[in-house]
Amino acid sequence: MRRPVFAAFGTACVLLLQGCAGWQSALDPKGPAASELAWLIWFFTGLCALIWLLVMIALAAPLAMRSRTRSDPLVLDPGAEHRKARAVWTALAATTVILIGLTLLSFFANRTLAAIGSDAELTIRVTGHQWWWEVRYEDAQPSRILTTANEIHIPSGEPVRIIVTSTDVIHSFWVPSLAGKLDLIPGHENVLDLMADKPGVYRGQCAEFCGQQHANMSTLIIAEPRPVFDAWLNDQLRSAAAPISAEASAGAELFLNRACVMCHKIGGTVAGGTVAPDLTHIASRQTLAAGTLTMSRGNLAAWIADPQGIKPGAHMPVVDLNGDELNAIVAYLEGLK
Ligand code: HEC
Ligand SMILES: [Cu+2]
Repeated sequence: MRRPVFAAFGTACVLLLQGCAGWQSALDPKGPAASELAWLIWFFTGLCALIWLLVMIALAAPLAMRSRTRSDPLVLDPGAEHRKARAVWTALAATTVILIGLTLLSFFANRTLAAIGSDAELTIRVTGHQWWWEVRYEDAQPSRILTTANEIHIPSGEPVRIIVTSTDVIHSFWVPSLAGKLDLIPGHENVLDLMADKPGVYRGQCAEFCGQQHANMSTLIIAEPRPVFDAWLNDQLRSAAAPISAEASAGAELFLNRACVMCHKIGGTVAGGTVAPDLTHIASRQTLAAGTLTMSRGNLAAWIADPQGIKPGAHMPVVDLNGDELNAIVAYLEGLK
């Protein structure tokens, strides 16, 4: 009778814990900052569960042990009173010690987190916009400063310093597998240090409600070995690829003569807008519109044809284009690897 119940409970637990693994989980850490936090989470949870259990036992025990043949309740037993007082003081002392202990643990964990990026070679500036991420790779040489969007490549096994801010409302940058969350505040800079132990793709999500499309404001952190990262960075620093077909050339022409040019930048062309994602290498990204769609020709066309249908409220208007014009623009953007 009991067995199936236990089996079902066990299966449910395993399935639930399975949900804790993956590319976006604070309980499946993939870097030192996240590991430090995961350790804290488990320690706090374990200790608090233990205390809860002890309290429950302390509550249940007197009920189970109460004597049924009580004599006069008004007569005090000094020995018993003394034992009770001692129990209360012990509990009080234990509470104080545990609270101070947990406070110290959090304090030292914070120090560890702060030290991760102190010798970081790479500084990335992440600026929140409703509802996408502007990503800028800093460099002492101005020609090597790279601006891109929504997808953040980092070298694995190296600390990276991320400076976050916002241009509109408060957002929060959270890549649970790599680090804790940090707010992006307009007019203020916060610093988050992180490191990915191994190459991999980790998903991040805005963690502070920032308006209608808050849920569609995600990012991918792509950690790759240093040589691969360097090659990526050098590729991204190049101007946009020239169109290779007549259709793509027509698309480039259209892009530069329509509203697109007001908002978007395409390096090496006159399109220099800065209020929307940089499209110089748009086709090299895995997703569109901050993780709303996967990158493909069809999705590019769908997005440009009807951004408001796909991400209602997004700050990209529907630009009036006929079918041929849409195809041409997509052919052009598709070549921007
Ligand atoms: C008024 C400014 C504006 C205009 C005009 C505009 N866009 Fe956008 N576009 C945006 C914004 C803002 C986003 C980001 C939307 C989001 O993810 O919430 C965006 C996103 C995109 C993306 C996805 C970028 C990425 O990193 O995933 C593409 C592709 C794009 N626009 C193409 C175009 C094309 C092509 C045109 C012209 C037909 C155009 N846009 C016109 C503001 C604009
Ligand atoms: Cu948000």
